[in-house]
Amino acid sequence: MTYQYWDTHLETMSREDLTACQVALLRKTVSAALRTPFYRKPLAAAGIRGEESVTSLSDLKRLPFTTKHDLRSGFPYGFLSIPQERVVRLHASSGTTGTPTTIYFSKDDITRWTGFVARSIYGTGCTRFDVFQNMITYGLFTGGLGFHSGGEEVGMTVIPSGAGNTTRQFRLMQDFGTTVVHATPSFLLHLESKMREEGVDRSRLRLKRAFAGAEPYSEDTRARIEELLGIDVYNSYGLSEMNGPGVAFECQRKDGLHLWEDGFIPEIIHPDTLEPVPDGEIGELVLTCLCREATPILRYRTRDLTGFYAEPCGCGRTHRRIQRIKGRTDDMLIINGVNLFPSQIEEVIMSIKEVGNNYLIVVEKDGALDRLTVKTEVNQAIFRDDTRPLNALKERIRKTLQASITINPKVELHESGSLPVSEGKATRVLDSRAASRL
Ligand code: DLL
Repeated sequence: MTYQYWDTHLETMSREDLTACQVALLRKTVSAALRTPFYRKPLAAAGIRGEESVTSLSDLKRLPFTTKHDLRSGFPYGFLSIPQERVVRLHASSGTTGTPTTIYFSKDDITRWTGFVARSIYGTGCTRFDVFQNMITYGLFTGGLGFHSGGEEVGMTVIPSGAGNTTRQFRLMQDFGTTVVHATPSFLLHLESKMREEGVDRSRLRLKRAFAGAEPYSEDTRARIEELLGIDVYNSYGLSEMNGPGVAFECQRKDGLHLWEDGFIPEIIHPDTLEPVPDGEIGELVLTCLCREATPILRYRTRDLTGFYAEPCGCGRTHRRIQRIKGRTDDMLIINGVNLFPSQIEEVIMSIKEVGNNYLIVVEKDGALDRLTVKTEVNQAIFRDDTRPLNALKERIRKTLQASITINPKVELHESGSLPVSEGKATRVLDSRAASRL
């Protein structure tokens, strides 16, 4: 197989050249950080006075970590390093869980970000002959405009359809011969259910590929979407603090996500000791943004759990790969003392073919104990007068889950389309225990 590179030089650089590039960019980033109200003091305390204080990557350890809390405390301008008249755009988190975090971009920052998204898209085999329907939220969320600009940069015909409204999405796909879509994995699953419901003829669509990200999903979910829609699905990782999408992306081998090391310095650390974990082991991803002058961010603790691949990729790119995100440090549920990530449940249920495309995890207090309920949709055909097949399936799901997560869950089966669907990131867990403790 031949692999196409957007920029052969940058994507296949030797480790030595990549390191030299990172050091040069880190020096610039540190200079920019020294111009922000937030970093001035901690950098001075670490003896960092200017870019001359950084001479190798080992200097990274001298830089402070940055947390979401820091970003919030710096709202609105604590992390801004250029005059407002040079800022051409801002993006912000929704702020539903507190003060929003805001990231500012200069014109050059937008150009660099667009370059990383274009590189990612092109690496999956897309070209200007593709028609790209961007089925994700536009606005302050970075997924819409980020992919929009990247798609245009590749030269694809971009349809800015935004999220939601499946009927209109099908219409657009049919009218314009969409070949590539971008959405959250949960929306792709929902789209497929709706397609069957509305009797959309799959063979009349030209769809070949999808980019799916912005929320965690398992390998089984990917396989399911690929099989149901008959397309290739590529995992796309990013976060607003590091521009948005275009941080790490799968190539055509679909075996780990290349993290673009000429734009970001990745570290994977143990969340308690803060020490690096060996390749292959899971830890918290920490990222330093090397490609943004307006809002430099150093050693950002993403809370995302992943590990590095030890081996280089067969596609020839030299940028290190990370594993599919396993969850977030703040996602972990403790149920009657047992630690559990929602992704462990998804992995099990999505591998059971009778299970439909949507599910919900509910955790409640039951007296002194915690109770876990897994609600899954199942295909319509099973809801008949005879309840035996339904009960047998319920029992099979329960047993399979229990064997894997060591917790005995209650399982509820629901008709297809009856569990709530969100247009943006899916809400997979409802945990009412915190409220009941108040
Ligand atoms: O979700 C940016 C994005 C847009 C990425 C479109 C990919 C596609 P935030 O809203 O700041 O930004 O959320 C970032 O979402 O820290 C992860 O916890 C999660 N996340 C993003 N991509 C993936 C992925 C955008 N592929 C947070 N797998 C991150 C798992 C993901 N989790």
